[in-house]
Amino acid sequence: MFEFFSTKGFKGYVKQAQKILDANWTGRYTKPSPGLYPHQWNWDSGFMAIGYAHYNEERAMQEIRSLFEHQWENGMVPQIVFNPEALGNYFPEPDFWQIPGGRLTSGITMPPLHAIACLHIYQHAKNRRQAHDFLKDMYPKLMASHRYLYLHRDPAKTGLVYIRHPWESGLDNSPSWDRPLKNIQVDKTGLPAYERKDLAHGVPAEQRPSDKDYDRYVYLVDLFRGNHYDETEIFRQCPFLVQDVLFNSILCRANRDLVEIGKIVGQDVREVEEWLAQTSQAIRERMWSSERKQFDPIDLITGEQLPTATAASFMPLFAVAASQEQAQLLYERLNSVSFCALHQGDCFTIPNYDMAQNEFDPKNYWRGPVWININWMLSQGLKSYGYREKSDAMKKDMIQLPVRFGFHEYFDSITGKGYGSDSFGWTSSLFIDLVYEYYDEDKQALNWLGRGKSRKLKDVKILNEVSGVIPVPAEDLAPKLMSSIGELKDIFYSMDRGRVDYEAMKRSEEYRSYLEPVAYLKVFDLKSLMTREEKLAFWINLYNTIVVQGIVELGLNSSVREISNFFTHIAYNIGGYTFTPDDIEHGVLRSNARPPYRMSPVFKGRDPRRVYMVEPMDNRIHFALVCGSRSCAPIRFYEAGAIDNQLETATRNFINSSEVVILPEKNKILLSEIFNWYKKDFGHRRDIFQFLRPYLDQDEKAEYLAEHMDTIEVEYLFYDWNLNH
Ligand code: 9WN
Repeated sequence: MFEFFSTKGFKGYVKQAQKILDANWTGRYTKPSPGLYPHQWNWDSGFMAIGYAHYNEERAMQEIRSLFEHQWENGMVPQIVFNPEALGNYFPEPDFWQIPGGRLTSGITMPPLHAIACLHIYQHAKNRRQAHDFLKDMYPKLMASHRYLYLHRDPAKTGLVYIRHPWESGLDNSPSWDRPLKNIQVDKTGLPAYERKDLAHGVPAEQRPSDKDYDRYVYLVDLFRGNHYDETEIFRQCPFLVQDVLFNSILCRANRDLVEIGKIVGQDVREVEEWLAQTSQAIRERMWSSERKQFDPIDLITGEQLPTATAASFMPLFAVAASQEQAQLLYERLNSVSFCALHQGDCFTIPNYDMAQNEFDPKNYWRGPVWININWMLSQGLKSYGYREKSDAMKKDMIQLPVRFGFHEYFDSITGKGYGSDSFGWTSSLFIDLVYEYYDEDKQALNWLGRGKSRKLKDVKILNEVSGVIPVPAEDLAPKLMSSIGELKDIFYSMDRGRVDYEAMKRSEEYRSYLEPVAYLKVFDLKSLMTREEKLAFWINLYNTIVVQGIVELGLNSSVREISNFFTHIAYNIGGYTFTPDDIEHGVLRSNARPPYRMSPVFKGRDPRRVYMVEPMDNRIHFALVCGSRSCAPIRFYEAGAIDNQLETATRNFINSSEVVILPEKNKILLSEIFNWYKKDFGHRRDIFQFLRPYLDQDEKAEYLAEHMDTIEVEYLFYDWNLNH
C-alpha cells in the first residue's frame, strides 16, 4: 500500500450541499428548507450541527445554542422556534399555539438528538478549548431537557417516555400512528378553524399527510392550549399517548453520549447512567415483541403494543439497546425484500415502511420513502453490531441519492426520485458528514502535503522476534493465527463505539497467547505450501495478521499513515526470511509486479524469496487484503479449500459497496482509488468496466454502464485511510 492524492471525489457535491446550508442559514440557525419550513426545528438543528461540525464549528455550536435559548423553564426543548420575521407561511404558528407568555415556540417537543450532536461537535472540533467550553455550557441544559422527559413523560417510572403528538415523533404520518389516531373521534364542528399552509409550496398533496391527519394534529394542539400546557392535565386528558421506539432509542443513545459529555466536563454522571441503564433495559424488555420479532411502540391509552413495520422498529440498534439476539433478528428483517436487501438492486435501502405491506407508498412522506436521517442513524447502529456490509450499502445509497436526484427531503424507495422539499437541510448536512467520514479529502490533502502528523520507523521492526529455541510449529499454524486474531477482535470490540480497543487488546492475556503461534513462523517451512490455493490463503491471512499486529504494536489510533513507512518497515520472519506487508502484497501476491508509483519491484535481482511468488497473480486479492483502513476489506479468514468462493464474495461485496458508485444522471462512475493505483493489474477504463460487470448487481445502473462504456466519465474516490476499527 502507498499514499497518493489525486482525485476530486465528491468535492463538487459537498460544495453544493454547503451552498444549500448557506442559503438556509439565517444567521442564528438553519431553516430545514427554504419555503416549506421557514422556522427552526428541534431535531433538524441537531442533524445540521452534525454536518457543520466538519467545516464550520462556530455555526454548529450556534445552531444548538440558539435552539436552547428557547428551552422552557420545565426543561422542554420545543419542536419549533418561530422566526418573527418569517411568520405567515407555515401552519401552525404562535397565534395557533397560544403559549402562555406569548412565547414564539410550539408547545411540543421532538426526539432529543442534541447530546449526540454536541458530542459529535466536540469530537470533530479543531478548537478543542472552545468546544470544551461549549460542552460545559450545554451540559446543564441537556441534563434539564432529559430530566423533563423522565419527570413529565414517564409518570409511572417505566424507563420509557411518551410522546403526546405525532409531530413529536418526527415521523408525523407514520403508519404506526394510524391506529391511535383513528381512535380519536373528531367532531369537525368543535375543531378550531385552520388553514393548511404546507400544500402551498409546490409539494403535491400525495407526498404529505392527509387532511384527516391534520384534523387530529389540530385537535391535539387545541387540547394542549386549552390546558395551558399543563403536563399533568394533558396526561389525564390526551387521547394520544405513545411510548415510541424511535424517540426512546434516540433518548437512550443521547444518554450514552451525555455520560461522555459529563465526564469530559468533570460532572457527576450517576443520574444519567441510571437513565441510560433503565431506558435500555426497558427498550429491550418492554418494547420487544417476541411474536413479531421486532420492537413496537406502546399505546398508553389501550396498554397495547402497536405492531407496525416501520424503520423505527430498528432504532434500538442506534441506541445500542438491543441484545445480540434481537439485533440478529432485526438484521434478518432489515436485510430482506421488505426493506430492500443487499444486492437486491431494484430499490434503495432502507425505506421507512415495509415494502411488502399493502399500505406501503413509495412517495408519501413517512409511509414508504427513504429518509437520509433514519438511514444515517441505522447505518451507525448496524456498524455497532458488526453488520458492516449492510451499513456500508446504506452509506452508498445515502450518498448517491442526493447526488443523483438532488438534495431532497425524501426519496422514492424504488426509483430514487426526490420528493417533498428540495434544498433540504439535513439531507445536505448528513451528506457532508458522510463524505467527510468516509472519503475525507481534507485529511488526505494534509498528509499528502506532509503536514499530517506522521512519523517514520528507522529500522524494519520484526514483529515475531522471540529469544530462545522455538519448538517445531503446529501444522495448522495459519488458521490458528487467524482464529486467535478474530477472537481478539471480538473480545475488544466495543459495540457502543463500533471500534476495536487496540490499547486494551495489547495489554491482554489473550494477546500474549496470540503471540505464541506468531513466533513459530520463524521456523515455518514455506515449501510445505503446495497448491496455489494453499499459498493464496496463507499469504492473504498473513498479510492481514501482520497489519493488525502492526497497528497494535505501534499503538496507532487513527490511521496507518501515522507511520509513513508502515507497509515497508514492519515485518515477520517467515522461514528465515523477512517479509514486510509490501513484500507479501507486491512481491508474493502480485508476482513481483512493480508497486504503483515506484521505480522497481520489491524483489530485486536474485532475491531468494522469488520462489514463493504466487503466479499468475489473481486480481481479486485487492479485495481481500486488509490494509488497516476503512476503504479496504473487512477482516476475514481465508481457507485453501474455499478460497475461490471467498475471493469471489469479497470482490462482489467490494464492487457493490460505496467504493463503486454509478451515477447515470451524471454519466459518471466513481471508482475506488484502488483501480487507479493498480492500473497495471486492472488495466484502463474499458478493462476495468469489463472486470466490474460480472460482479455488479444486475440493476439499471449496471445496464447503464454496459451501454455507455465509451462515454461515461470516471472519477476516483478519495481513499479513506482511517483505521477500520
Ligand atoms: C412538523 C422539519 C420537520 C421535520 C419532521 C418532518 C416535518 C413538520 C411538518 O418537517 O414535520 O414538525 O410540518 O410536516 O416530519 O421530522 O423535523 O424538517
